[in-house]
Amino acid sequence: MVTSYLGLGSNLEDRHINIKSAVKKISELKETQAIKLSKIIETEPIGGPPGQRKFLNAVLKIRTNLSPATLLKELKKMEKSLGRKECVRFGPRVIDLDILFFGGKVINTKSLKVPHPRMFEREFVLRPLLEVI
Ligand code: PH2
Ligand code: MG
Ligand code: MG
Repeated sequence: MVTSYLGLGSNLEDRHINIKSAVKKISELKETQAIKLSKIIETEPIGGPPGQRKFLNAVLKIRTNLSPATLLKELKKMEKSLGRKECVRFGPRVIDLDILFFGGKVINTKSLKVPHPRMFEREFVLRPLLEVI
C-alpha cells in the first residue's frame, strides 16, 4: 500500500456537503483506505475570476493499492458524479480533488503531475496538509 495525500476544495453549492461526500466516496474506493481528514477550513480564493466565493479546503491522507493513473481516473469520475461541470481555470467548482503526493513518486505526464506543481505556494493546501502528514 502506498500513502497518498489528496487536496479537496469546493466553492459552489453546499461546500461542506460536497467535501464530506467526496471523503465518503474516496473511503469507499476499492483497494483504498481513508486514514485521516484534516480540519475543513474556509479560504480566500486564489486566482480565477474576481468575486468568486470563498472555498472550503481540506486534505485527506489515504492508503491505496491503486496506480496513480487509476486513482486519478476515479477522482475525475467522482468530481463528475458530484456535479462538477467544465469550469474556467482556477474558477468556481463544486468539487476539486487533486493528488498532492503519491508515495515518494515523481510523476510528470500530461494528465498528472505529482507532487502537485502549485501546492508549495498554496497555504490552503499546506496548512491542512501539515495536520495529517
Ligand atoms: N483551487 C484553485 C484555485 N484557487 N483557492 C482556494 N482558496 N482554494 C482552492 O481549492 C483553489 C483556489 C484551483 O484548483
Ligand atoms: Mg486544484
Ligand atoms: Mg484539480
